[in-house]
Amino acid sequence: MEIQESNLKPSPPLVVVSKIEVTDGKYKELIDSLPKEERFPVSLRKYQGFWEFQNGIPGILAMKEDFKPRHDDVIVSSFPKSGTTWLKALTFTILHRDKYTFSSHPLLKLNPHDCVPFIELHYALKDEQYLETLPSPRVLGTHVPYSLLSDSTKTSTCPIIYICRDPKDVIVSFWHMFSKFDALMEPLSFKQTYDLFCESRVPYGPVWDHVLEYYTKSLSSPKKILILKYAEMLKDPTNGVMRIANFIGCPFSEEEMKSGLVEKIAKFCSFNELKNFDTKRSEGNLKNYYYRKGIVGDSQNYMTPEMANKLDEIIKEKLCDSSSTF
Ligand code: PAP
Repeated sequence: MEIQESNLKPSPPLVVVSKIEVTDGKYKELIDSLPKEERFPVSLRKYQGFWEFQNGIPGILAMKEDFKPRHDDVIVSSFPKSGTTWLKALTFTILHRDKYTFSSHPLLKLNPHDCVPFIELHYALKDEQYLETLPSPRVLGTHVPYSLLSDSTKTSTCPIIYICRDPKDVIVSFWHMFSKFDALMEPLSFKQTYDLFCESRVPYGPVWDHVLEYYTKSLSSPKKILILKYAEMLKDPTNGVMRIANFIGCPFSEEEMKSGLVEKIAKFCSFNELKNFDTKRSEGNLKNYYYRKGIVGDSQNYMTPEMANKLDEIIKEKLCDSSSTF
C-alpha cells in the first residue's frame, strides 16, 4: 500500500520531548530517583547508563515496555547528528522503490523524518497508535541505545541499521542544531558543549557507549544489525545503497543495476538533493537545521588540535580500539 501524504503527521524535532510535561505518575518516582545533570540547558537524567531528556524518559520506558515491531519493519537507529536523516531517506527510498517514481516521490514533499517517524517520540507524545496506522512495510527510527530497545525489537527478525559518525563531527553538528533552538532553550557555547560531550553528559550519551552497544551486538548478530559509517557512506554512497538493500532483503536485480537505479537512489538522497527538496518546500522553516554542511572533518574548524586529540584519546579508550575508525 502506498503511503498517503495526507495521513502522515509532520514530525516535530525530537527536542520537543524536553518540553513535554511529565504528568504520568507511573514513572515520576523512578525519574526523581535518577542522577540529574543541570548544566545542559534542559534537565537530563541518567537511566541505565545513558543520559536522556528528563521529560523524554517516560516515552523511552513506555516504548521499551510496549513496542512490538511487525515482522516486516525495518528499524534505523543512530546517535543524534550521525546521519539519521540521510539513512531514513535512503532506507525508505530503497524499500519502497517499486511504489514511487522519483518525480512523484514522497520525499519531494515530506522530510525524511515525516516518512520515517521516531518511535520514542510518538510514545512520549502518547501518540503511539499513530505508528499502527502506517502501512507495512514500515521504516521506523530511533535514537535509543540498543539496551533500551524493547525485548520484542531485540528478539524479532526485523533488521536494524545503525549509522555512526566521528564524534568530533557529531559534536559540531549537535552544537549547531541546539543553537537553533534558542527559542526553546538557552544555547551553550561550543566549549561548553564539547566539555559536556567529553564528560558524556549529553542527551542519549555517552556517544561511545551508544556506538559500542550496537557495534558489539552486530558482531554476534550480523543478520540483525548492520553498522554503517557516515564517512564511508559519503565516500561511496552507491556501495552504501547496495549494502542497505541486501541487508533488508530486497537486493537490486540485474536489470535494476543495469538501469543505474542504485546510482539514481544515491543521488536522490544525497545532501544537495535532500537539502534542495527541503528548501523548496519550507523556506525559512525550522527544518532547515537537518541539512548544514554534510561533510567529514568540519570539527577541524571548531576544535583546537588539543581538543581534538583529547577526544580522540577518550574515544580510543572507550571503544577499546574496536571500531575507532569512524
Ligand atoms: P538528527 O539526529 O537531528 O536526525 P542527523 O540527520 O543524524 O540529525 O544528522 C544531521 C547531519 O547529517 C548534519 O551534519 P552537519 O551538521 O555536520 O552538516 C547534516 O548536514 C547531515 N546530513 C543530512 N543529510 C545528509 C545527506 N544526505 N548526506 C550527508 N550528510 C547529510
